[in-house]
Amino acid sequence: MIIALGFSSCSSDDSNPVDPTNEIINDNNEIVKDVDQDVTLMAGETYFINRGIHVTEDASLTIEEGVTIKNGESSYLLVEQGSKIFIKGSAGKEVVFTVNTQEAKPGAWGGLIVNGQAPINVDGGTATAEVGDAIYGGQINDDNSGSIEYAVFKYGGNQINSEKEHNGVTLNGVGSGTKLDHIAVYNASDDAFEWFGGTVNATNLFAYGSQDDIFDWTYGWTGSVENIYGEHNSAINNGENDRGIEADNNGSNFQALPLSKPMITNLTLVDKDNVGSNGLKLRAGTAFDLTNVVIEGFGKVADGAATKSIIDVETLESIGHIEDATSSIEKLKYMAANGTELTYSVKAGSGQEDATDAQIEAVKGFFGAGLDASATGAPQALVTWGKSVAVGDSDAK
Ligand SMILES: [Ca+2]
Ligand SMILES: [Ca+2]
Ligand SMILES: [Ca+2]
Ligand SMILES: [Ca+2]
Repeated sequence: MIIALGFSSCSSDDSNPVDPTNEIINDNNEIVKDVDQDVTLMAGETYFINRGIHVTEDASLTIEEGVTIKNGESSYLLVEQGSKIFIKGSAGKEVVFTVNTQEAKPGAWGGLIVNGQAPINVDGGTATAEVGDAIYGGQINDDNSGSIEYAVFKYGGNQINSEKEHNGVTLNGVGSGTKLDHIAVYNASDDAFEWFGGTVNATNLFAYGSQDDIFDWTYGWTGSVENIYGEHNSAINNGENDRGIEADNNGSNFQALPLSKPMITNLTLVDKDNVGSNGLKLRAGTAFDLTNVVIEGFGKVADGAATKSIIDVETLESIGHIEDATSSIEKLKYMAANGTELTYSVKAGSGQEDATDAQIEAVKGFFGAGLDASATGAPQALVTWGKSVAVGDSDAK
């Protein structure tokens, strides 16, 4: 009898490893309400989310290595301003977010959204997230939303309505005090990674399969990323695979400050089957510093000819940042898929004057001068890691 009681107590602890006084995680390891006090998900366990969960009230959600989180159709995880997430995966013991019982396909659940207090360039300095009606943006450059290390996000990015869509990972005004390293996104609907302003830096980002853009930024993102690899997956092509990078400063104010100007080093963008449109779409006033870039494919090839430009610069402001050397590119290599050749287009946006011949020549000359056959792009170690944790996964569920 005493032994039986001992077992009972132990097994109860195992199935509900958080403080039994809080009601955030039920006995089935389902997170059933917002995380409004510090919670830890225990190493190696599987948890479930079936609704939108916010980390709120300045609480922290810590996820230990080897945790799997299975997400129902209505599920997403949003870290509000002032709260923190600590994803503590490690090599071989990644933290994996995937679907629960529904079909494993792009957009089968929401995604991760982090809302920080770093600057964004919209009027008033704050905005409301597309998802969850939570505010982001502020004046804290080194704002700290926690750390995300060795995390994998599969099948996220569902569409909420015609205007609102999740991405695999959405970084809203996230500050430079936040650490991002070894994050993989697999078969997301919409974008794999999207930055809405902020100052956050990252290392080792991997994306495979996204139905819109692979990487997307707007609203004045100024962080740096070292080692970044993205590949379109034609197996999920819905005819809408878009850009390798789609970069804006601000779509309704091309001159807004702070200026979108991320520094990206060791970048590879791959589109082996030419299902994507532009490799680089640089528009709405964005600036950029790109170093060691390899672009393979893109251009939506039809009948052997590219119907889209591999590099497309739009708006007089984005062209101007190239002309006055606010933007830079070093070591760019283009590898044609299906016999296409590197093509550029330069144009002004809606309502603007046409780019002049001199501007067109300046932009072509800028990228031409950056061409360097010794470019290597993302390191092989990142590609190997990403493909091992996030591609060809027989264990999708
Ligand atoms: Ca998006
Ligand atoms: Ca996009
Ligand atoms: Ca797009
Ligand atoms: Ca965009």
